Amino acid sequence: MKTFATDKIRNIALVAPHGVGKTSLADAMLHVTGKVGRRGSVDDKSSVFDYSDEELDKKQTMTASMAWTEVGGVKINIIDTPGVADFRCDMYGALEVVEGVLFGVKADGGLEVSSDALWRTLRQRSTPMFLVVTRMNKEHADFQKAMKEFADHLDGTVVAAQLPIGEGEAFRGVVDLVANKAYTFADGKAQAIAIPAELADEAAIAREELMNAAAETDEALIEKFLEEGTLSDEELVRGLSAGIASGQVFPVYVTAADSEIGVVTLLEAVAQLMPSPAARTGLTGLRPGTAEPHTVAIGPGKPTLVYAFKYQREAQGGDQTWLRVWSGTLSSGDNLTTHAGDGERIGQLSFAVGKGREKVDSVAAGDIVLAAKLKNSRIGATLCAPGVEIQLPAPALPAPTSAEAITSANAGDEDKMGVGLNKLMEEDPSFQVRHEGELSQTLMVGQGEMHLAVILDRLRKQFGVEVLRKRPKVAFKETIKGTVEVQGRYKKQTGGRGQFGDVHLRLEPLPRGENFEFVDGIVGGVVPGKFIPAVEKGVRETMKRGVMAGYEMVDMRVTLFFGSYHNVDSSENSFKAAARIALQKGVPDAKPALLEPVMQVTIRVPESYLGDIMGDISSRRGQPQGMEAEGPIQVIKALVPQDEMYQYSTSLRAMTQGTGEFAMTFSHYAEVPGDVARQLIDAYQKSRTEDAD
Ligand SMILES: Nc1nc2c(ncn2[C@@H]2O[C@H](COP(=O)(O)OP(=O)(O)OP(=O)(O)O)[C@@H](O)[C@H]2O)c(=O)[nH]1
Ligand SMILES: [Mg+2]
Repeated sequence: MKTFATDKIRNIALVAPHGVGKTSLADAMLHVTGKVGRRGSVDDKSSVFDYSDEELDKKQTMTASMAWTEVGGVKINIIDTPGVADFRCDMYGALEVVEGVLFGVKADGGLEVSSDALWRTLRQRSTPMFLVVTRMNKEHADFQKAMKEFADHLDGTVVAAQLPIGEGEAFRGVVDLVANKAYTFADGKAQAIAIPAELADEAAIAREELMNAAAETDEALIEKFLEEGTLSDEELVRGLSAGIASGQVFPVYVTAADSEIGVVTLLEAVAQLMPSPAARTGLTGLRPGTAEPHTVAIGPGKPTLVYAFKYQREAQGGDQTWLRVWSGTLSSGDNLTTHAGDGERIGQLSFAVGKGREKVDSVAAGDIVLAAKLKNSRIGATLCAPGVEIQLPAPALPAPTSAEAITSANAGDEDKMGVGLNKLMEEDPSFQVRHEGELSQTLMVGQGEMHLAVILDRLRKQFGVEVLRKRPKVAFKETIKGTVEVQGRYKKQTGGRGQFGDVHLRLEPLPRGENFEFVDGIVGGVVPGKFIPAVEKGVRETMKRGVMAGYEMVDMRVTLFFGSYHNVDSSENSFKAAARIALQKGVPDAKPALLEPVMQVTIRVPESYLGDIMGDISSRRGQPQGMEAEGPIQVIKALVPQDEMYQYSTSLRAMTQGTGEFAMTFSHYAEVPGDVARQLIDAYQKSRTEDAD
């Protein structure tokens, strides 16, 4: 297999909301460059990139897939990423390893709520990006409208690098403003034509804007542009490349994937203007096993350094770890060390073309390659030749938005369920499973209900484990709002030695978040010092178990201010028991209350759904904190009890026809309203009497 030098490689990821046409564009890229003989299509299930049963079934990309092609001697590695928010895990992995992103926006729809969220994510990372206006041949395609939206709503210098010739059905070519040439396309190949007369003025103005954006990257270029009103072709390319590389200038391209218009010219622009891996000279991570930041120089001449950004279990050919080579060369048979100190022998390397594998022996820095059967390298692993000591950060994944309590449908399958979920987690770390002993439930959290459902479907198909889902129990807490003084007396006389402990406790509320304080207020040794830790222990244990509703008690000060003991019968255990009795007697009289976790929720929806969303928030006992318009999108912030956020992603999708997005993080504990608290307490007390029966 032919290999490419570092400066002859470009790594790009296609990023956009669902249905913008990323996969279709990627398929067209392979066909117009002759990598495949027939253009794959998502619609007739022949796509090179979407090939798994679940993707074909749902008509959406669910895991990243990759292929490469060649344009003018440059190898372009294309990573197609999922657009549906539930499945974006692989997008975050891809962003760690590419030099550039093609950011898709539909010509027939413009910016969407998730475009906005994605744009923000990418801007924070300063990722170089092209904006690609897709589906230019669709009815209602409107390039100028899209450009206006970009100008109004996207930060950064967004500037046309191409203009469409015709729109909708009439879309037939592009004017390339960098080359100052026009092209039509036959069989995907570009054919130069004269710039159509009706576009000449528009093209001249747009080219000047492009020059202006290019000039702004460099003092000398600005001066020249201001003085002479123009730049040479070489200066335009140099300035534009610099603006793109610094993540400040975003050129706009137009395409139609199915009619293969603008596709090859887009790839040529990638080869010409996107930064090459050779531009990367350093990487920052941590010294392995420490929190100490550490930077290393990277490049083709340095010792081998590679990073794992995706892991895929595969029936044929063994599991594949997707590796980005940052330094040196990587060859099959190399012996490297992971950041965790494990040895790793590099198995068979191959380039991916969708599910196809092209074996390769060795690749240069800058390339992306699949390695078979790595034992210790999962997503986020850094692998080095001896002497390099760095751990690169794992892909930054968003906080989970959905949770379900899970149990295996067949008793006895618990172990199989755990093993299967762990294996699936290696491929998709954007979901997690944890056992919550306190609430006796196994909780599965992820990026939406659809995400969790797909994981459980994989578990069933790949591991034969059937799982039941339930509404998760929320970690309520108990507390008190009033102060009481109470006596707890424990006395038992059973045959020989008895048990005796007697404590007087003052229970007082503490401010939220202060948890627990124990005060020893004993004077004159009425409770001997050696028993006092036992009293505190008894209090702590009882608080842990809860008194009113079976949830942990918090935010209470307990003062031991009086008591008595017996020379023979008193023991640590009897004082522990006395403390428990005191709490059980005292708490019900101390204005007990329940606390619940409250989430800070941020919801983004098109303006027209605002009313519905606000109504729904209040029906979930939520408190709106504010609203802000970001162009046509409303950003709503609210505090909502965690218990009320169950399956919110499904509700939001239904309320907004799939256009809304939300994120949430834990905010604080707040008091549960009386009626809700009453129900929880009654249910607990009832279950206790039933248990006692
Ligand atoms: N007419 C026309 N249709 C297109 C074009 N690009 C994509 N489509 C259609 O749009 C639909 C979605 O295309 P995909 O390529 O699957 O979109 P995607 O961005 O990969 O979607 P996700 O993977 O779910 O994020 C398909 O029915 C495509 O045929 C285009 O340029 N022209
Ligand atoms: Mg897709």
